[in-house]
Amino acid sequence: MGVLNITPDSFSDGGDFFAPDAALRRGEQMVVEGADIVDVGGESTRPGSVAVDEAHELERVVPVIAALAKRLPVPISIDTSKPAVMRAAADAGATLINDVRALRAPGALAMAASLGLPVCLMHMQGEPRTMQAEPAYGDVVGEVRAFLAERIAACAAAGLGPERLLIDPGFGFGKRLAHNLVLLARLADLADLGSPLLVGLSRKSMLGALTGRPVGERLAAGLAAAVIAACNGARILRVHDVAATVDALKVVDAVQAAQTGAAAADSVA
Ligand code: 7PM
Repeated sequence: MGVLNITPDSFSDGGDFFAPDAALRRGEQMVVEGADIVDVGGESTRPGSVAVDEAHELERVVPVIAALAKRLPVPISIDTSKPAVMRAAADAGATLINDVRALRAPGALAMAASLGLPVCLMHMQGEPRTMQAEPAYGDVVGEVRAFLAERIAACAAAGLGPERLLIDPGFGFGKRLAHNLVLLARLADLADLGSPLLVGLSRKSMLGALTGRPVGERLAAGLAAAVIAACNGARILRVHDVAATVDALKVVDAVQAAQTGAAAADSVA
């Protein structure tokens, strides 16, 4: 899943893709590089960021989604928590909802269920503006798992079954470095909730904390994190650097195939 931020304050692209044609070119490039999904977002959820109002979010994302949906051969996802943005994005051609608030905003669950689109449910402790102030957990993996299980159940009750869901532990969203590391190390503990795992680690501050590098220099660290996530059960990786990640995942896939193949060969022998 390639990230296409359409926000003037996007930390990782400096707002370069605010104009629809620049966004369209970037989306096309990510598909050429091997992206299977393009995730379009108009609300910055960076720690400390202020909420964007609905009119601005609609104005940013709808023209871009309409242009991308006509031109790209892959699904377009809309990164939003707002029911009105979900509907407008779906009308414009988006076919996946990526919600960092896991459909907890008023009306979001009913809207997603009525649109009939698949949804990524992400864990976040607190709200973007304040979530990094003092994140606290007793058992981070247990609490993230319980939250996702509760949201999966709430979706099921609204008619949105687990086959239409993706789940995401929300790296960097109300988590300290140690929390993020435990979640990555124990990602496999979330793999049996009944829906595929999506993770976003690309360029995040945990990689900066580990390497001392600024956001533009975290590719190697991000690839290491992506490979670990894939080995621990992640099925979809949300990334900025698509070409490099696709190469890294080719290695993971080949080794995973050899593991399965080797097991099969062993059992025959
Ligand atoms: C700090 C934290 C800066 C997060 C920027 C971000 C995710 C997402 C984002 C994720 C899903 C970014 C983000 N991160 N959606 N949206 N999972 N599902 O890196 O980890 O663009 S925003």
